[in-house]
Amino acid sequence: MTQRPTLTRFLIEQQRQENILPAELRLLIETVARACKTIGHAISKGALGEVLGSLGQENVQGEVQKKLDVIANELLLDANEWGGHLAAMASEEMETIHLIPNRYPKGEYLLLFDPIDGSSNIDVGLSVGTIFSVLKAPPQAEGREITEEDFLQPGVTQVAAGYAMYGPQTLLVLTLGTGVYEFTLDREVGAWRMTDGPLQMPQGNREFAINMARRCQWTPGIARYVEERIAGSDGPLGEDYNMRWTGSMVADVHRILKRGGVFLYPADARKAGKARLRLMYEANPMAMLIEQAGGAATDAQTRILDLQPTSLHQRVGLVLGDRAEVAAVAEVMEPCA
Ligand code: P6P
Repeated sequence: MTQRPTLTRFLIEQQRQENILPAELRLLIETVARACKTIGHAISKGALGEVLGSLGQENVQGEVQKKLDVIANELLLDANEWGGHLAAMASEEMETIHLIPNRYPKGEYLLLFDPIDGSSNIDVGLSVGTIFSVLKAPPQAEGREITEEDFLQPGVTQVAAGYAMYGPQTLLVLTLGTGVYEFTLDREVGAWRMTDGPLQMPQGNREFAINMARRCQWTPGIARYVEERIAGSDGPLGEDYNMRWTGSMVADVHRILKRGGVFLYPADARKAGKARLRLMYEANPMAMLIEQAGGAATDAQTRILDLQPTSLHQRVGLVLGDRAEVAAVAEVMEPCA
């Protein structure tokens, strides 16, 4: 039986066939994938590995830091610092960007990541993930130190995006701009083996994901969108819907990539600029993956990948998945004529 291709073989063939994959970018993806294996191993130990629980301190987001948030962040920094493929890194867990130490060569890529997304689920044994986004350092950065402004590029400029999901299987889902591919960690040999792809997310699945406890934050339009779906076949849509909410965007997005549906985390309508999810290392990479798989991603009205970032940790509303459902949200957001 022919072996499923490994991540390394896939990347080498992408480099050869698509000529889209410079050696440095291939090295970057393989380095991140290797770090995710180590993160997944730490998570799988759970209480046995003394890695659960909180550190009794908050991160730059004002969220309580879990031990694994810091462990995963350090693993990604240590794995990527010395390879010579990066100009700098940025993380949900670090207030400022992380420059490559002068003792190491520098490359042309910028790596952004949320080391553990959904970390509130870690201590209760639910799926969590690592989300990453790759940009190129802008030409004007040549010969000078990278600044935060160099990271503030619209999501459409990403050269790669992906996530690892630490759940029943350890998965890596990746796009280089030529389709979405899923790899499953073969623990017997420690290799990432391709298990799906190029992925096209099913359209028309009537399943929505939203945190209903945030009802007070919704615009009347969003409230109507959700209520029409809860009304089901007796309501104006005449169709029954299902609902899922995992509290871990990686798990929700993976379900949507595999079986369709829509995910909503709208901005808080009560206060301009107040939202839950981060643009640079959550919404942008997930939007690239979803669009590459045939879906859509907006802030409820505007395409996520077209948004011009204004700060590294800025937050944004997010609606992604089924094209018709994302369009329906944009319609209810239209100001009343
Ligand atoms: P809530 C996890 O903290 C996260 O950033 C996403 O992974 C997830 O979709 C969302 O927040 C959950 O937010 O308000 O439901 O806890």
